[in-house]
Amino acid sequence: MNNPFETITVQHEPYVSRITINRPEVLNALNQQVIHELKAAVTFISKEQNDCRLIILSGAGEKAFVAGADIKEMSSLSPQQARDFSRNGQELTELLEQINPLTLAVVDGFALGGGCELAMACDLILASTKAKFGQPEVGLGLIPGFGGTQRLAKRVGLPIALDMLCAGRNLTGEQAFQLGLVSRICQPEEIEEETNKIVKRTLNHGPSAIGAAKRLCRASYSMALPVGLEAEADAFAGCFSNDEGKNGMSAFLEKRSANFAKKC
Ligand code: CO8
Repeated sequence: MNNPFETITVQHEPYVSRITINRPEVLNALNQQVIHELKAAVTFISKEQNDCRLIILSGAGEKAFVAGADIKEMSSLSPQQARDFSRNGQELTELLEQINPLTLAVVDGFALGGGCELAMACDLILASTKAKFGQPEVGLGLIPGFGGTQRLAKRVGLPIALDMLCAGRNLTGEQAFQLGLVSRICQPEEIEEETNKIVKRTLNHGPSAIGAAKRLCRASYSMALPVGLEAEADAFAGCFSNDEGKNGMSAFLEKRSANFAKKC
């Protein structure tokens, strides 16, 4: 697929798709077009790019992953349009959570408002020490509309979440790592190398297994334990009915690499 988008850049490599939000002049602020294009790109990858194992999401320029929703565009929305914007953004976050490929947000600058929410919808967040996370919406007389009121407390606990959501507390990359908001932390100059390590590891793992594991783990937030355990047992059984599980276990027993990456 050539890049058919205006606000994002999509590059497909074998097994990996890289999506860059490309509005550096406004610190990659999310307007309706960005959300629409992100949804289209992620849908395309999950349905058509069957070999994709990892989607890497980042922001263009030196300063920001995403500095939030586009305040200029938002300022003229009607209540109904605001609701639609919120629902569209939420659909994107749910899509990112449900698709098989692992999703990685690479945050090397501001991840504020909708940017923090978008990163939280990804399975992994790799942040540099230059990153800054926050939910500053109340300063605009707004609240998060992209899942922040629902996901943040589950990650960092109620006291820190309320501090961020209601009292404007920002977190450095290091603090975000200590508090469990992000998965990995590195120096800015190491971010490419760290990203490549995640790519390499992901390609050594069973893609269907990754998809099932991420969905079940996320579903644990909303399922009662007995229901979740039942779903886990079903999915575990499913691993024994596909080639992936057989390939992985045989490879271990035969002391060779399972080579999941070549098995598309
Ligand atoms: N929207 C629109 N434009 C922005 C945004 C934004 N969120 N953030 C930055 N910009 C623009 C600035 O206006 C500026 O443009 P110009 O050069 O034309 O003046 C340019 O980007 C560079 O920004 P600054 O000059 O302000 O850069 P600084 O380094 O001085 O400051 C900050 C960086 C601290 C990040 C600052 O730009 C800032 O505070 N930005 C706004 C952060 C914010 O409040 N974000 C939350 C927005 S609300 C939100 O996200 C709600 C989400 C819920 C709905 C989502 C549904 C999908």
